[in-house]
Amino acid sequence: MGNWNWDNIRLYVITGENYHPGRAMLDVIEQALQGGADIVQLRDKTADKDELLRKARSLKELTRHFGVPLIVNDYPDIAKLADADGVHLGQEDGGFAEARELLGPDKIVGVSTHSIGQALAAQEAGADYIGVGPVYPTGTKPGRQAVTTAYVREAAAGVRIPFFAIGGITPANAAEVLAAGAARLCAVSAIVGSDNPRRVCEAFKAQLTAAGEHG
Ligand code: TZP
Ligand code: MG
Repeated sequence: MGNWNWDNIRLYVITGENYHPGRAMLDVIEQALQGGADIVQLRDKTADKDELLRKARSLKELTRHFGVPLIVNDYPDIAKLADADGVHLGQEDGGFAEARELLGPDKIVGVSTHSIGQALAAQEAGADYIGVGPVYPTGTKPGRQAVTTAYVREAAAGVRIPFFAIGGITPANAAEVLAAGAARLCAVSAIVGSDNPRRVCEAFKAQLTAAGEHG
């Protein structure tokens, strides 16, 4: 878990290289951080492990500068080698106990969930946060059935650890997700696929702040 204050971690940006051809991933993420992204995940399904480690190390330098955590998707070993702040595991990845063992109690372990049963199991296992989604259909995870805001409502009512709504979330539909009880949002394409990641993050943060004040 470490010394992170989850109250201040509300906007989660995930890398997605195919959304910004020709633009350097580090530049895109730096703009997202300038716009207020509070946590970053390196998610790259095509890079080999050497390349992933290089990317993780350079992202770690950037996120350290901004004082936000860096999470590596899928690979606890890369997270450890890069001195990242944690790892994110999907349901199909398994290996939660091994990841916790390798990284220790001070690192963040996050888990994707698609149902309240999976959420409660991840919470019980000691996850630091969970993803709740995909709320809407998304080309970033094609073929995965959307869980709709119904699952966001269930998570808001039943989950104690921080959860991030994810999947097809944009500044245009964020209000609906926040109204369903989410206090945290996560996006790939809406942020890194934008011409102006900074402005999109600012728009998300304004909505998160407004929801926090009225919620
Ligand atoms: N897990 C559930 S939905 C999703 C992941 C990684 C993709 C979210 O991407 P986008 O582009 O924000 O819909
Ligand atoms: Mg995975």
